[in-house]
Amino acid sequence: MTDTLNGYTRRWWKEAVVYQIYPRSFRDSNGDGIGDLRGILAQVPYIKGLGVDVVWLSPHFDSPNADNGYDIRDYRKVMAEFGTMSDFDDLLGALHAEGIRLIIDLVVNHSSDEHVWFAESRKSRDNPYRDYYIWRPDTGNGSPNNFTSIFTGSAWQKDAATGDYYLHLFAVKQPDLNWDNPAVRHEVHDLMRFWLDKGVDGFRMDVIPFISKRPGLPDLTEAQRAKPQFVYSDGPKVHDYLQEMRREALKPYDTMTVGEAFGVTLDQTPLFVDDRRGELDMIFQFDVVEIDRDANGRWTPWRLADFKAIFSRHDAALDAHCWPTVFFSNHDNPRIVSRYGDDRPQWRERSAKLMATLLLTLKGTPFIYQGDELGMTNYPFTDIAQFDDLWVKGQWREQVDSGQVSAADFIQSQMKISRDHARTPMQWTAEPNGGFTTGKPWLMVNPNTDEINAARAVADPSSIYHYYAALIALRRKHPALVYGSYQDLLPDHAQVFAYTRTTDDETMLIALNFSDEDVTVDLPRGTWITGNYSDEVPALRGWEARVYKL
Ligand code: TEU
Ligand code: CA
Repeated sequence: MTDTLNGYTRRWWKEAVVYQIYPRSFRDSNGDGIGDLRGILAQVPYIKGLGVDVVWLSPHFDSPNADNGYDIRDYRKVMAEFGTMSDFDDLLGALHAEGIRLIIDLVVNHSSDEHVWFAESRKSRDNPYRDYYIWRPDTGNGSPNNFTSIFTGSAWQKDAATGDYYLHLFAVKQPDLNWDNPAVRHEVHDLMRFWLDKGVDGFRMDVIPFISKRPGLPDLTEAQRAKPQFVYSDGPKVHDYLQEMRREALKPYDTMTVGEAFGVTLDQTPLFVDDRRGELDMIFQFDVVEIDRDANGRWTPWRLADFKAIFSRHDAALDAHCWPTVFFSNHDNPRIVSRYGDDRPQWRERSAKLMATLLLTLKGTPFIYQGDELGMTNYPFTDIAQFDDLWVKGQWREQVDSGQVSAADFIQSQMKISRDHARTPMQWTAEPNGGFTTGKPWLMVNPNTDEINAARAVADPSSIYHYYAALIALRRKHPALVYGSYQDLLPDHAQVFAYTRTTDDETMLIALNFSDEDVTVDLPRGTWITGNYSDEVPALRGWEARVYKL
């Protein structure tokens, strides 16, 4: 094994495929309707069968669940509904025994308002924990500035005990921690070491660029108000704090880190991930998942040429010191097949396999979100009462209760964008509740579980699940699919995405038809390696994906 390949330093996390688990919705082991750690433990063989190298576990910490665990009450305790610390240790052990690494979610831009730090902080202005959070006095003019919460409304909440306001860039129950206070940073380094000493292999870091606030908290301009994340992510100390975190907490361990870089532009990306800077290994960039959003965050149709341009643009902006991620979904996004593919019965399977081909052959570490390997689809929501997400509820109050948007238009828009599509329970079997629970599931199971479920997929060698497994194995066999240079061969084509991945030793060509029609394109062919049709004809058929070795 050489140290470098095609100019890149080889690292395990560049060669890895990651599988994200949202524990609440993965598998319930005790019939309370909520997924849990023992449920995951029982499915380690399923995860292993896919061939992934790393599991990313969404928050498993003690939390009152205002935002399903992204509001942490105790960073050293396991959420009671999910199990105990000994269940966690068992899961970590079982994954490691299979050669699968585990990364956990570090949610430290904010804590829960029920965290003991905040319980203390809010008590009085001279409490020792006061400066763990961001407080401003009430000057009689309302909120201290015009910051808006990402989840709608003001980012300030007046607190009864002292009459001061605290900052919350997300929900009221998610007060922002004050990273300018060195004591807060030490607490975070400490809790990171706590989990690293247990043996976890790294962290996905929630909205990590938001940790440094602009001095004096100046108002947002009118233009900034539409997308405040670009201001919130651009504080002056973020890079100092990440470098300090690397030195103080991560350095002695062999970890992988991936920051959720909401609001980070492509120009700023190298500042977070250039391997000479000692900050993060990778970030999640939001360009792809914002392809179907307009300036106000509402759904809008997307064009393949714009989608493809993102990957060329990123490739040009990131040199060999930077390493990208590839993801098309997660717990905050709709389902891959409904969003980028075609979830009608005749195309669902083909287009899900096409998206798998793309995910696993682009440059960057791929992240698979639970259920996408089954081709799970968006949920057919019809009523506001069916949603769980606090963000949907906030938007409803802001848009529908105020009379700006009709209920029907609101539901139609959420059908495209709601985060709850990703959060409906995993579909394990055709049994009631998809075999997710023997009780009442915390969120409804998609009625298509009769057809789309893991039992069926595992038993069928031609399933989407086995296609993912085959592509993961292929990626392992062909280093060009990991480290190879990227070139888009048909940047302007409206239906076909075709690109090569090239090292000194090999060139792989990937051709994907993003339409339900036959399309003929002029491409070099070479040896057919795999695809989502079993034979080869001259035209690319509807949603056909092919991989060639040239
Ligand atoms: O998400 C950050 C975040 O801002 C997203 O909700 C984003 O607005 C959305 O993906 C845009 O498409 C992280 C977590 O992933 C999310 O689940 C949490 O709710 C949020 O932080 C607060 O912790
Ligand atoms: Ca349970």
